[in-house]
Amino acid sequence: MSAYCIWFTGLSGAGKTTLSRLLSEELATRGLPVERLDGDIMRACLCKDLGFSREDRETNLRRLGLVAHLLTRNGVTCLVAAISPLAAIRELNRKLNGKFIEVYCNSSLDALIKRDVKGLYRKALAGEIPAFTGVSEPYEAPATPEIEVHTDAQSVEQSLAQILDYLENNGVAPKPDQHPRLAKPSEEEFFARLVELGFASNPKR
Ligand code: ADX
Repeated sequence: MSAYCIWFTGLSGAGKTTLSRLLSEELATRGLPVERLDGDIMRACLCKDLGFSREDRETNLRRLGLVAHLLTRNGVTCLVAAISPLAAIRELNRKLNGKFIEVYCNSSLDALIKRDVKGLYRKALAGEIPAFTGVSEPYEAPATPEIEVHTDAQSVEQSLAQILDYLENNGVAPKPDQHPRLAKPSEEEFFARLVELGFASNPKR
């Protein structure tokens, strides 16, 4: 089974982290070597030096795309969860990775503002966060993503099932009964060790 880069894109709060985490856990228990690169977490270590200018976002996404490729070419499925607002940079990462699946976490801005899990939309609308995607910076929605989940209408379970269905039907993920279920060490423990050794600061979530 060849390794894909599975790239979650969508506005802040649209479910990229939640879905990629659950998917990663599920794929790992099915015996697939899998790693997850999350925008919030990578911005606390590998991309600590970057902000949210157009140039910095491009650098951020190029780094994630490159690391993803280093993993996938060695047989590790890589899930990237980052807003990735620019279609051209997503396409560049598609080109680099070759085996690439774009998962568009589509939620209306209204629903995100209502939910506002991190309280960032309130601040952005009050002008306290400059260049906030969807509020004061553009988000270029994918025209033809391999998978589009409507996270403002579906439950997390429904979205996850839709993604797994696509991956199983396209030879990206084994069906659950094809492999004994395995346990994976916790991401939290791994990240805590990075913080302890000074490789990362605690991510802003
Ligand atoms: S990306 O644009 O470069 O792909 P990325 O996914 O790494 O963004 O980081 C987005 C996260 O950073 C958001 O979920 C939010 O927590 C935080 N954030 C802080 N400032 C901004 C901003 N101006 N626009 C979007 N997200 C921001």
